[in-house]
Amino acid sequence: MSARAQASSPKPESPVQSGPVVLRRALLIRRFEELLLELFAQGKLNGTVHTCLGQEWSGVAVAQAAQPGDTVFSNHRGHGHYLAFHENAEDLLAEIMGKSTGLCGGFGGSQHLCDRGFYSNGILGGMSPSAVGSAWAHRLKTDKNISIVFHGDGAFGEGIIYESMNIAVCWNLPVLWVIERNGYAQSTDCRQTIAGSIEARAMAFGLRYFRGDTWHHRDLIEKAAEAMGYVRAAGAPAVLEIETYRLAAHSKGDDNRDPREIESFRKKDPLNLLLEQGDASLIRLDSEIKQELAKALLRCEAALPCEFRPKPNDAGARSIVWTIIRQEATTKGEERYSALIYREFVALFSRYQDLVMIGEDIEGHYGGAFKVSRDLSQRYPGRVRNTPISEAAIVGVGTGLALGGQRPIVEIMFGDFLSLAFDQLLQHACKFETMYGGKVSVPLIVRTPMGGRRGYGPTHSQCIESHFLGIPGLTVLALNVRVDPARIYRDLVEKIRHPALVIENKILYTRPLRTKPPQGYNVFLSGEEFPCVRVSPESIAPQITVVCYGGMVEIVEDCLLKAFEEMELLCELICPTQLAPLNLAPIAESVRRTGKVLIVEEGKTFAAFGGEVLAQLIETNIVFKARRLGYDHYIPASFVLENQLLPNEQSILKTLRELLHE
Ligand SMILES: Cc1ncc(C[n+]2csc(CCOP(=O)(O)OP(=O)(O)O)c2C)c(N)n1
Repeated sequence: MSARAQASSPKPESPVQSGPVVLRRALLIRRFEELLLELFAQGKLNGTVHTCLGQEWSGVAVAQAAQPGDTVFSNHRGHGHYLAFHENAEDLLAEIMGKSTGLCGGFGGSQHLCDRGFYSNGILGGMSPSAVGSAWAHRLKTDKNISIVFHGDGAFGEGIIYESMNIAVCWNLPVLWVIERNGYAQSTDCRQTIAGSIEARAMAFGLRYFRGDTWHHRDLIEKAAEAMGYVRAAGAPAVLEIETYRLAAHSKGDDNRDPREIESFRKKDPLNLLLEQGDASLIRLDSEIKQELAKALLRCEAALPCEFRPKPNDAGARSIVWTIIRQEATTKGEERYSALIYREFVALFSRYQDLVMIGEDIEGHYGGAFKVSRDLSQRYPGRVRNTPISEAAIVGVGTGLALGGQRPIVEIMFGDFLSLAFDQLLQHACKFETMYGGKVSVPLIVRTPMGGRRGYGPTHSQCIESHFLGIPGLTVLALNVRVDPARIYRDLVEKIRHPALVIENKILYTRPLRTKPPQGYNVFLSGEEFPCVRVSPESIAPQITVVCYGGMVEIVEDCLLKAFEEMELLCELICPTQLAPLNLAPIAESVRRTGKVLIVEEGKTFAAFGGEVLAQLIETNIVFKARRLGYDHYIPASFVLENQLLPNEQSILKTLRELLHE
């Protein structure tokens, strides 16, 4: 038997001392989760469920000191937290049963709950930065509310928690980390996985530290109130570590712990001890709860199953009507692209008080690695902030800000580093709206420079957008030299509902916006929100469609005149700004006329944008010949090699010649 089991049994506190509200909540959680296990045994539930039997008092104690408006972020073992805060057992049960009446319409299920400022997710550690962002949103709104985030001790192997704690302390934000230390992570004893202690880790960040346990629940309630009181009054983060024990298996039946150890904790469990005392009022309360749950179950069984609701920005749901307009002359003159972005940010920051920007080195005169944010931090104090070097947390904090009602723009210094934030995009920002049954939206703008031709080498030059295309719920935009970035950012800030990734190719920053058409060509912009560019020969029908985007637009456009000079070849250029969800219509319309298409990408060709376009074209009834240009390699630092590797004038013209003669 492990040393954990040898702790002496505490004396049970009487039901009266425990207080009717907290006792009701603890007992509700106990009976609710026992019911879940019964339903599983009867084959009435699918998937899995992580019960918190034995740990009920931690959620109850924290909820007791919460105030309306506090935001709660929970984890895979979150039923108890939810019931402690909201007591809505029927809608929770319906959610776990996959019913349309569930908290999230039955889409999220047991681990993915959302209701009145309560959010849970099954990705361990992943909610920490959202809690930090939400705490900053509370601070910005001056509402005196705080954010609370629950993690198990096993989650303390996840780096995102430390990135988040660091930011919370540096920015002095009201976040309470509640760590339920039950000693196990699934089947693993946490003594195997946690070096040092949680307390020492909290201390290392300068976090205030509080401790309690679920066997002395009255003390725990006081300790939780003290911790929450501190976070609220000081407006500063803290950790509350709660020692506890999970009485049931990790999920339904997977328990490898010593049965004698479990039994010893069962015997000292406060709810078991109280029930054993046989107090009449407690027995009555217990039977009331059981009856409530039985009635709720009947209603849940009768409810309709979850209906899948397509996301509003699914590609299939978008209109494919394409209104072509002649590009208007602008007054932007020779101003650099980076200045155009900056000027629009000034306008937007002045107009929208809830607009905030975070990123690495974006403050002051430094103003970001590519100087886009310039003096914004001086102009709008407190709303433009340098972050630690923590890409995952930067995106996660942005997500929390968006949930908290702000309009966040986050900058990732080089697009290459976005891989570090992949989880925060895929499993959090982009998933929340759907998995929470449409209850929330995450209007988060992630900006990042990508691309080569600057000699920055293998980790600062890539175009890695293909890894992000196709994330449901993520709009991916690639700015280009023909589209004014001001209109893109204005539309995003004013209308965005879903996370958007905006790729700013590095070579763009130094260029002016192109407003004059190439000789013999017309330039059109589609009527879409994020317009597609079309460059068409003035009078003669084009022979080949060339599709490209982002930094390739300028290079490919310059090839049009050369192609005519060298081969008397006329091409039509189609350059989408919105890569995902993709509107195929402008491309399909052109390929239908030319029957030939070349797709040029400054990125990999395998499983990428070009391959997707071709797959979608094949699914139409258009007959065509096709080629792709890109590179399936890492980018060398050598300038000469880099230029050979990336699609260039030579390789574009060569491929066009081959396609022309096919
Ligand atoms: C990022 C991530 N890795 C792994 C898992 C699988 N998993 C779910 S729960 C769990 C153990 C979690 O232990 P702990 O954080 O201590 O919480 P407890 O289950 O003890 O409440 C694991 C490994 C996951 N859900 N998310």
